[in-house]
Amino acid sequence: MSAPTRRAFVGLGSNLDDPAGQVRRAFAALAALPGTSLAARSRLYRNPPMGPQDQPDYVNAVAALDTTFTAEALLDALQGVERAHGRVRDGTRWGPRTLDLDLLVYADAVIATAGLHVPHPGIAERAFVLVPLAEIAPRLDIPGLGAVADLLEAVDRTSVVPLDAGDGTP
Ligand code: A4P
Ligand code: MG
Repeated sequence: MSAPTRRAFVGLGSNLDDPAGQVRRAFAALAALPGTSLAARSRLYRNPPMGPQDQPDYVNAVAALDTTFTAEALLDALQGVERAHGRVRDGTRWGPRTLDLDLLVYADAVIATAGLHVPHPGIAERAFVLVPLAEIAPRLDIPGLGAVADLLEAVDRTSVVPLDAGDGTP
């Protein structure tokens, strides 16, 4: 029997070594994961850093994936893509990075284990997540949080600025 396919949403972020290129290549890497297809991709958005301010602006985006991975296996796969993009964890919380992939939502799952929290705990406060997520899934109902469009109303989105037209052209 084949594994069921689930819809997952992944947040992409980068602020080092050509951030827009990092995010575009990450979309391709997600589309190439086994048992996984890229159902939708948002535009890329530039925005100032959350956390320490002595780091470059970020480029953020969101991908919708249809995947046969479990949530845990998908997190492993995302961390593999981060490593392939030269991500080095130096222990600095919210420090600069070549590529950060957060598992935002996995179907209707609610998971709270030592290594995995789903839905991702930062979603409701982060305009750089909600703006691209609302672009591709405005009616998504996030377990425990509610509709994306309603969450977006509650944050200041003025600093989250689109970089491209979302048609895949550079
Ligand atoms: N982990 C648990 N749940 C998840 C999940 N749903 N998705 C664990 C991904 N990882 C999850 O993450 C630390 C651990 O979280 C992982 O080992 C995994 O087991 P990390 O990526 O190693 O560390 P981090 O990213 O530095 O920490 P954290 O707290 O996850 O930071 P965030 O939330 O990723 O924020 N400003 C702007 N403008 N845009 C950004 O994208 N990103 C950050 C990092 C800071 N400021 C930013 C942005
Ligand atoms: Mg992270």
